[in-house]
Amino acid sequence: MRRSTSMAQVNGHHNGTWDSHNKMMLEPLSTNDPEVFDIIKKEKRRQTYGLELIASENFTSRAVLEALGSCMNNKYSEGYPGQRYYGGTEHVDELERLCQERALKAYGLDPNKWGVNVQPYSGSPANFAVYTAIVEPHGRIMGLDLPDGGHLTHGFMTDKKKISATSIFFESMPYKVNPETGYIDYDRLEENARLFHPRLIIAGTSCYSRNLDYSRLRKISNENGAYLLADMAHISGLVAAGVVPSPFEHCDVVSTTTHKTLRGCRAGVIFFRKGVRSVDAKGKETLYNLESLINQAVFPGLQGGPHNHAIAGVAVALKQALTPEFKTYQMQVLANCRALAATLMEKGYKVVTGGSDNHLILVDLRPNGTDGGRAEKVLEACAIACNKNTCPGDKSALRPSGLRLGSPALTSRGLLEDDFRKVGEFIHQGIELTLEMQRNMNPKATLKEFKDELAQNEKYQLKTKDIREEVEAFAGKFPMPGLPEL
Ligand code: DSN
Repeated sequence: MRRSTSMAQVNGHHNGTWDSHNKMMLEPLSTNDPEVFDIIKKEKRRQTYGLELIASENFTSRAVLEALGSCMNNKYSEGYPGQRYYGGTEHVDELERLCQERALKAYGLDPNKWGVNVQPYSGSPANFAVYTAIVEPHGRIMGLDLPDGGHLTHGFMTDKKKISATSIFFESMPYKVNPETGYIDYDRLEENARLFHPRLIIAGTSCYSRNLDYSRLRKISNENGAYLLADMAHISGLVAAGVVPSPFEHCDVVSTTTHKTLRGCRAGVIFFRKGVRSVDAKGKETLYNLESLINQAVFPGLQGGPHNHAIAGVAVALKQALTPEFKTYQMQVLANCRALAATLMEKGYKVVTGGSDNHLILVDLRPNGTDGGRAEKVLEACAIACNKNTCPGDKSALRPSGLRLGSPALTSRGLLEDDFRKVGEFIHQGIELTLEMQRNMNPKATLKEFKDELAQNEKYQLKTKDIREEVEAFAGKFPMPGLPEL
């Protein structure tokens, strides 16, 4: 049989490594890189035997992960379908068009009135692209403040420092929730918008358990000639299923990540309006010009080649989002979240706003005499993953008072309301242990001292071990979506 001869062989430089190179390229991960394989296996075990309550996380399906791990990863394709800077793009063109079609269909959008860009790498670059597309440098934006449940990319800054690039390159004035009720203070937003004259108002949250009043936000935007952007990242699966109000009716632009309630792989999407923006008193129409602005802002403005493997995963997730099973899932996400809220409230916990319209709750631990940081650490030791979060009225973001708990991930594993009541019991046990530790420690102990005590005190080690074993036995009964091994 004829063997090809490489330059390396001709020159005698390969020292026998060419054959092993070729072998390496075909080896499975388990033998090719046992170190990384083992880390992934440990993470798989953590996900399988733990209770995942981080509100922004989910367990995506096997089909999505297969698309994500496919040869689409290998292809460069700067540009848009039909207009690329590279050859060999016929299949990525087909894929991107399919993903666009499915994205519009998933939200019931008319392609004559809405367009979509599926290339953003994730939610943060998607938002930044929207700002650079429609707000001039140092133009004004208003988003919900991060400590009140907004997102970093909605203009976050502190008294001392501009934290997010959004607040460095644009002028940001946040709006807030009412510290007593936990609900967004739309009246104050309206008043401040009249003074600030924003170019863009952002309707989006990362820790807010209530539906947004999009029509009120539209009215405030109109009054100021501002664009209205909905960042629906947290709720995009709920919106696709039609179980929470849709932002599309009222907004000019809608951005989202694709891996939270939508349950795809990690990526971002931007929807933008097309056609008539407004009609003046004389009947003169002004048209939207968002399509070219947003497409150019994503590429070449901010990004290079699209992640075609991610676009493949998103396309698969969007197909799933169009099924009746997905709607059932999202209804269960809501029901499970309500069951968790009710269980914790029955035990006397303060749930901000007194409940939830969506997939998450925020538990205010101030009345219990502890805070989110301490409770999060004890729960983590008990194999329960959630995150500390500021509560309305918190004076410092450095000691957040609350715990954010979400139902999407565990619902993907098939848990129902009774299971979530059990999850509520486990959380209660963890918080009780947090309080016991605090009672036995100096009341002024720092979080670091608290964590050291948790890690070193044998009594607490034993107590967390008991809870963790119960949690693992419970969680391990539920199937884990995704690839069988990894
Ligand atoms: N990091 C996400 C969250 O946890 O809400 C938002 O991007």
